[in-house]
Amino acid sequence: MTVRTTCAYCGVGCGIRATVTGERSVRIEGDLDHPANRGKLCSKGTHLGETVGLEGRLLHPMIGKRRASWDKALDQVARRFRETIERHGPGSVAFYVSGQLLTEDYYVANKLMKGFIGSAHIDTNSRLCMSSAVAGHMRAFGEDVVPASYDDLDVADLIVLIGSNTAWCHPIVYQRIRARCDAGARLVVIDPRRTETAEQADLDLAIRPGSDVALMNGLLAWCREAGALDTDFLDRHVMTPDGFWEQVGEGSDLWSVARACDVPAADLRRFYEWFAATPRTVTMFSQGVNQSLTGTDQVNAIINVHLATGRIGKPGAQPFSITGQPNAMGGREVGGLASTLAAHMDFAEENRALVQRFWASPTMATKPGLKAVDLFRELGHGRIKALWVMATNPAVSMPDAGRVREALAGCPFVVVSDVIADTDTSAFAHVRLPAAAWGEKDGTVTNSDRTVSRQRALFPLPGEAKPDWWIIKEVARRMGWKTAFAYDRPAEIWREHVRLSTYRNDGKRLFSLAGHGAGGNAEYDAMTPFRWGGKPFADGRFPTGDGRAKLVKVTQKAISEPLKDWPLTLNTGRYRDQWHTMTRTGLAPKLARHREEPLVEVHPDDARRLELVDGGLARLATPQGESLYRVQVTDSQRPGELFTPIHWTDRTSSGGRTGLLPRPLTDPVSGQPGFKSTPANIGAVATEWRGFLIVAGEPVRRPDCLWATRVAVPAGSLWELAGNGDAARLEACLPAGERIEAVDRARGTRRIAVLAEGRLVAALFVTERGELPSRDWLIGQLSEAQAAPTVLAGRAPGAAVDRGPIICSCFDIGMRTIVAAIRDQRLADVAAIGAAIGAGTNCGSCRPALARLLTEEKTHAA
Ligand SMILES: Nc1nc2c(c(=O)[nH]1)N[C@H]1C(S)=C(S)[C@@H](COP(=O)(O)OP(=O)(O)OC[C@H]3O[C@@H](n4cnc5c(=O)[nH]c(N)nc54)[C@H](O)[C@@H]3O)O[C@H]1N2
Ligand SMILES: Nc1nc2c(c(=O)[nH]1)N[C@H]1C(S)=C(S)[C@@H](COP(=O)(O)OP(=O)(O)OC[C@H]3O[C@@H](n4cnc5c(=O)[nH]c(N)nc54)[C@H](O)[C@@H]3O)O[C@H]1N2
Ligand code: SF4
Ligand SMILES: [Mo]
Repeated sequence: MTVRTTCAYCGVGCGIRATVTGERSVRIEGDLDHPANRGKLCSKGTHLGETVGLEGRLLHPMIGKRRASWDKALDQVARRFRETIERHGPGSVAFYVSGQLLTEDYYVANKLMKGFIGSAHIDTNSRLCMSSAVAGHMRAFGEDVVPASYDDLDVADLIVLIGSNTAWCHPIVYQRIRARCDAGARLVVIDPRRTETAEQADLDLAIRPGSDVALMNGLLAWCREAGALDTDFLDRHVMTPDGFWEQVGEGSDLWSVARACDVPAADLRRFYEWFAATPRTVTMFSQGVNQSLTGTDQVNAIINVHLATGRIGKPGAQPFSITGQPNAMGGREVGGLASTLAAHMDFAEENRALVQRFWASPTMATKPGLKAVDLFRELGHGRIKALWVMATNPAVSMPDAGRVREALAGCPFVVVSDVIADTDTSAFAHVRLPAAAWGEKDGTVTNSDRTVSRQRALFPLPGEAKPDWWIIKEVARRMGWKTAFAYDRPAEIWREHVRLSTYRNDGKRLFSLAGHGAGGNAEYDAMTPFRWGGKPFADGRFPTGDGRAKLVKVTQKAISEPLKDWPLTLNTGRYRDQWHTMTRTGLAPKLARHREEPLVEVHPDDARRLELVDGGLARLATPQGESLYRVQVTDSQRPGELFTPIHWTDRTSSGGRTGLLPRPLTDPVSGQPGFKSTPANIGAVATEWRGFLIVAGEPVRRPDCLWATRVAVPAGSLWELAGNGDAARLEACLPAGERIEAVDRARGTRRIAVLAEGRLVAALFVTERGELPSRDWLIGQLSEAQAAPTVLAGRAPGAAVDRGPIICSCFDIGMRTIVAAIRDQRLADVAAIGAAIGAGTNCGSCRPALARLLTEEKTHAA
């Protein structure tokens, strides 16, 4: 049976056709009829099937370390929350939720906290993600509305990506952009790093981090000079505050801006000329803009340009905030942020009255609640005494995560709802509740362009797992609110959500799901993707009191000089094939090979000066904490700047703990943390030996050494290792079995293989001065019934082929294979590589990397 559902991961919101092929197995294909992807899927979506097994799942409620019945666990959660509220008031409890909840889950959580507990201390990880975009939209439009849709990309003549590594983070949108570029549109990428997104751009501006306002104000001044403003639109539809143009003019000449942004004036001029001359321009932005201490101003600087040039609400002419999580937008629609109430309404008196009447609520929250960073600070101060975390891993993903851990440890009552048993956050839980995962849960999500799609269950609920909406309503009922939470299925919640969106909505709120909730359960089950809101702002009307959008005065804040002890700037973000804290993608061997370890990327000048070597280890420190990384020297970084990924956790690595490093400082308007720039320093770490461990399943004990990072491989796991002192203690990780061993004293090398009935079950290779073989062949041996006689050599009898790092994860093709094919078969473009060896022909996520290899080969040949 084939089920139409939506991808578990990013905000592109791709439609999937899933065919269940066994008890916990599924074939995944892109849904040709889904408007977001028209049949395409990226590497993460393509390999979803590898993540639906039950390894690591939380399958029963747990109180402490003991399994408990649902009744007992729910009673305990309800009782502890009720008692805390009775003793310390509604402001003493909080929920911390997530853009990975479905809209129905989110609606119930928000209703319980704001309408029944009567506090607004419910915030979401979306605070860390796009709250600056929300705040920017409210300031400019009066409501948090994203006017754009993906269709705009198909007709744009210029696409500007600012602070977005789209090729890795929104790959299917990126493919749509490439297709438009192939038809003649131009692409400009604005990012301090030269990402794979930037490599394929017509123009790439590697600006100084945090100089985005200067860049955009300069652009606005240029457009004005060039006569590119839409004065008619400005007169009729936009409110321009006093002194706005004087302020834009200040320091906005080309040379000053080029200096402020640290980019060549000629490049800047080219960008400005292209922009001024191209009415159909889409400016798409994400975390490089949002995750900044001036994020909201940066968002408004972008919107200002679009408003002033009249490039909004028109085909191919839009500012476009692209969202990260699968249901970031659904969360905004239900009002799941502490700063919003419900259904795109804020806490104004008339909204509170309206929502209270609708919910028949006994005690409404009267004012915004604590935003994520403040919430965890108050938790640390003991003012929040009971916390419920759902579908997010704040012990890893919050800034200054070390303090967040201390706060969690000190909280009298922590509840965690998750699909995974052991996460860095659930280690602090008093009660753990097993949630239904992707493939089991049922409900709706809204993607970046306002398209609402269904996620549908493929498998029965495993163990005692339950959907999040069910867990929340059961607690609500046990807290005493039986009728208000009498839901039996997501469809009932959806219909209530639809009714609230239309309740006394005379058109003042654009957010309305009118016409989408009239049917019964069968209609809900059969729902096909739809976009709410039509074409917002197409008529030049905005949801403000006077119907006009607002230009917002924003000025570039001084960018602080490097500090003496912290001379470098740390930027953080994502890898192509991993999702956040890896609880799901970490299960998929095919997704593990693109990047196997957490790297710190360093410019060659810095590496030379600081004596860091490519492939060596380094300790990265900030005033908040420190962590280890493998060094990658690359000129895609600007000098003085470092980049690390956010994905590794205590479960998967002894290093790469990026969450410990950023400051808990936030944008004053939105409360979003400035994750992209933290003062830091770095120093090389020497180790006496390095090695790796390959095991079937998991090691008997976790390797105990300075550097140990894990990835999933077919039939087992691979740990990269490095450390000091006697490496013999690593043998404690090995399973029982027949051991064969080789020692080379001169190189300080020891190789151990463990066999069980002739099959390889573990290999531990350690060396002080020697080489280590490529891991690929040994990993393959885990799946062979009989180990080859050459296992201790780490390669097949006869010639060994080292494929190099895996570039194409769909077909498992390594870098060396691709380079050899380019050379031997004289392949000239990405399509030719595909025709010759298949790489890049399925999901296409590796096409930017293939393009880079082609360029490198050309340079090499020349
Ligand atoms: N593979 C993968 N895809 C994902 C996710 C994932 O975990 N893995 N997560 C999803 C989520 S929740 C999100 S929010 C999105 C995030 O998607 P993106 O925002 O595209 O991803 P990031 O890597 O966080 O950051 C984007 C870029 O901002 C740049 N940047 C840093 N500072 C500045 C600056 O001052 N100015 C400018 N202009 N740029 C700057 C960084 O160098 C980085 O390349 O991805 C979604 N998609
Ligand atoms: N330094 C730095 N930090 C960052 C960022 C950055 O760029 N730099 N980016 C920030 C951003 S944009 C984001 S979005 C966050 C993401 O950070 P998190 O939200 O902490 O990351 P995830 O790993 O996605 O956590 C989701 C958790 O929910 C569980 N889960 C999955 N599905 C379900 C479900 O259906 N129900 C329940 N109850 N649980 C489920 C997963 O197992 C996992 O434990 O990180 C933020 N932190
Ligand atoms: S782009 Fe990839 S991760 Fe994002 S929704 Fe589509 S298939 Fe899923
Ligand atoms: Mo995000």
